[in-house]
Amino acid sequence: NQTQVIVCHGKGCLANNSPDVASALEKAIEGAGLDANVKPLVKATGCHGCCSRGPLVIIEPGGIFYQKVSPKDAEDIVNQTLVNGEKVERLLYKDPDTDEILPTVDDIPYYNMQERVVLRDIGYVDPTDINDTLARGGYKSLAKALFTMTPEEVVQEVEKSGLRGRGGAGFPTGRKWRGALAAKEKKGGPVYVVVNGDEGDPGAFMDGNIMEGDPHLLLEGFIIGAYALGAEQGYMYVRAEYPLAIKHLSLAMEQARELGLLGENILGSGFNFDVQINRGAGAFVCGESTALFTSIEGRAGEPRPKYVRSVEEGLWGRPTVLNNVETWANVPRVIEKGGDWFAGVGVPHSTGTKVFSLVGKVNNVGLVEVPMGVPLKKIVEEIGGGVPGGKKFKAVQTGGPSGGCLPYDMKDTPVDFDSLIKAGSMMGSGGMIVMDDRDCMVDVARYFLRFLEEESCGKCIPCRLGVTRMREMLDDFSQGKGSAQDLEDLKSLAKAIQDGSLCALGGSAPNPVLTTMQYFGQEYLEHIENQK
Ligand code: FMN
Repeated sequence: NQTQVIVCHGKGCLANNSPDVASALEKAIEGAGLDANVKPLVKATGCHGCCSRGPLVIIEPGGIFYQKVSPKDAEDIVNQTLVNGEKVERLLYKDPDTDEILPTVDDIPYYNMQERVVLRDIGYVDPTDINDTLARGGYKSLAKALFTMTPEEVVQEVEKSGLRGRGGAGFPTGRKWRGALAAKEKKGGPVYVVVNGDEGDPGAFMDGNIMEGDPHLLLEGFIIGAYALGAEQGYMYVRAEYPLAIKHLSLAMEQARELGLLGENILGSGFNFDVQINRGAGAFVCGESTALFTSIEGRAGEPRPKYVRSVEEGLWGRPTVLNNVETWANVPRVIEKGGDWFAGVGVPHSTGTKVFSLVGKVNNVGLVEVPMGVPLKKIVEEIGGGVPGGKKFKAVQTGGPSGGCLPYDMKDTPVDFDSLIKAGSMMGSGGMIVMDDRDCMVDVARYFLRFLEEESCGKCIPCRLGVTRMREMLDDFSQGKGSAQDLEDLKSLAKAIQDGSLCALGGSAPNPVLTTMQYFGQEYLEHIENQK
């Protein structure tokens, strides 16, 4: 029952000096002369989500929410709140529309409109201390799987949950696992499991925050998956630009090994499994499954044609299951609460929740987790608090660089795998970029094309030359050059790139151009006509 003073150490708060806030709070607590038995604990946690309001301090129990805290606020927090039980009013959250003070996490729409399944413990658990994870029920699902379920029953539970991959393509996880088991049965020998923690989409930071803020959740899901698949060796492919994620994951693995949760004879069950971290060097294409495998194997990370699926021939030519960070992190919840429970959250073909990183022209920038199928406007306008200045959003880009831009008129679109594809965009890994009337949609498309042009590995011609040519055409439009016929040519070039590219980097590269042409075609014409 010790009072905890939680100081968010997610990326946004770290950038705003949250470690200095934590040190100042510790010093003020020391100075307050509190009885050693009731001394509050200052705890550095992963991302609390509401990044634009950081540095955040939350007092538990009770959930008092202090925002934009600076080191000089520490004495007031300690004297007024911890010693006298009163709130420091100037640090409380005010509703931007009504100015009403919303003093606790549960009062704030940004939090109470979310459904936190994967992010449940992030922002509360100390990611560097396995005992804190254990105190919050961590590794219970692993014990349940190892001692009350056969590997086959674990696979069946995941199949029942309807869980689909969170890394982009939305492939059913249970079906992928089943495919690898069938290949293993046919071939004999080892099967490998791999975490995709490459997270290269501009504007996306969901997976990084899971790895930094709750590394044991990912590790637990990974071990359960390895048990289901009979894998003895796993790899976590994490981009090198995420040093904190790598540090916390390494520490989590070390602590789990010490407690017998990882390595030989896990918890005395007879099951052996170990994990190694591989750092990606920041090439976006290395998030693609076959490029990722060749990168782990020590060769240049380039995709190969997928005549043979990775579940049959993946890493080292062996049956391999590659899943995204958030996919693995859902597995402990599926085992804890059951596949039927999971399938009841969200909508029938997109079950469970999805974490989004909500960025751009939106008041509450940060991480958001909602059930699949909620309308786009709920995420952007209600949870995100809408566009600054009370304006309407112009477009929301979902699906990363290969996704699409949905206009305001499509604000009621349910955010699930199939509805987004029907609308011409895609779920992708969960990046969500909000734009307002100052954003030029031709420039937005150019930005993503330039990103993909730089990140193309160059192995296939449609992607290497085609994406460059598309970008050149957009450069021309933005300078008032080009004609309506060029717009038609752009569409047929897009189709050729989609059909002819070796991997989905090229295959989906035209998406931002095609959706902006579909929904904002007039803007393209205005560029050509106005500037001539
Ligand atoms: N999946 C990820 O999980 N993280 C990534 O960073 C990532 N980057 C990708 C980059 C490219 C160019 C492409 C084509 C795909 C990328 N993917 C990424 C998707 C993966 O290839 C793969 O579908 C995914 O890791 C499978 O896991 P899931 O079924 O759990 O989603």
